[in-house]
Amino acid sequence: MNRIRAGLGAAAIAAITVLGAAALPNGAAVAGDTGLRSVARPTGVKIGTAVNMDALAADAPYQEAVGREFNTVTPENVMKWEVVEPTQGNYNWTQADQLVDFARAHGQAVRGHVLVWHSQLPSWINETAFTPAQLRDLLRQHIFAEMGHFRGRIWAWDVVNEAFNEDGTLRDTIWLRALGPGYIADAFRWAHQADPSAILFLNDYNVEGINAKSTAEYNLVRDLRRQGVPIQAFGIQGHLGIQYGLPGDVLQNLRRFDALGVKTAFTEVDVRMILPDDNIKTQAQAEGFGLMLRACLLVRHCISYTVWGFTDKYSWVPGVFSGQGAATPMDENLQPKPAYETLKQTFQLAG
Ligand code: 9MR
Repeated sequence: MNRIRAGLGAAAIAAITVLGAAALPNGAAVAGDTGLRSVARPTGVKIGTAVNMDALAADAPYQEAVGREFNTVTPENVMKWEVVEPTQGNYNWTQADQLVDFARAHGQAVRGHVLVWHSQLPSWINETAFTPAQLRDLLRQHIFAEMGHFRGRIWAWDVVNEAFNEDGTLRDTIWLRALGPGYIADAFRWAHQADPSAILFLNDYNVEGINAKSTAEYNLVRDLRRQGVPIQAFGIQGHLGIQYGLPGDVLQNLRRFDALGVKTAFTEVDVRMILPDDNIKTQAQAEGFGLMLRACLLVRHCISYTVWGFTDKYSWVPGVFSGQGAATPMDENLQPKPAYETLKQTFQLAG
């Protein structure tokens, strides 16, 4: 069944219009679409990947696969504050601009990542150099500078990332300490002013199923929207590990956001395992990828599904979780694994 989705922002429709008949916003299959993007198109759910810009520049098969398989891209690192403003007032948009240009050339929407986070901050942002009032000003300026630079060219932004602890309390970060809990609402208000056409996300990990953290975020999104704060979407990162089992209530979790009229997306999906891999682990992994995509396709307002890298060649997992890896849908030689086939078949069933 073809479903027209409510998820297209004005910027996306404008971008599609620029591309003309090659990419109709009505969910029709498009000549020239290939790989996962061709099976995703009729469902209205975009398929995306995080992009490693060093690999995109140096690795031709990687670059070819990014263009062939995906219709949305997320910069894995190059829109983070430490990259775009390494010293105060000196901006470096080089690699981020390269990704935005690549996306435009390949008919892809860009998910901007990330504006407000406690991690990957430049070292000049700290609580000894600035007062709380100054930090508030700097955060506001950062949002306006970055969103302003890309205004109209970013489909969706991760505005606030990883703001909660596992128990549902707010994470103790430089932003909470300096600005108080209202920093989240402020960030969304500033972001909406800076680029009114972007879909604005609250984004987090360990919120796939229903738990204290996802419930706290659900409550916050609901309350902010009641107060008129411009927050349109909730991003579920989707970093799973098969050794923990797969969450059984992903669909129920998505449904409660859907019932609020809030858009959702899977924003950083990977499913890691304790190495070495084998057939049964690889099968469990495929189920993990599939269950999140299926849940996305079963609700009305889930707008995209992004993997956090599509090949094990560049995945962040082994560097952070010692002894774990093989977390993406393609191996180190960019050969598809069962997870890739599951994604393809799941889109085909829904399309
Ligand atoms: O994949 C990213 C890796 O290259 C960086 O070293 C790391 C630094 O924190 O960030 C990784 O991406 C993270 C993302 O920005 C936010 N959610 C968790 C991701 C994996 O750590």
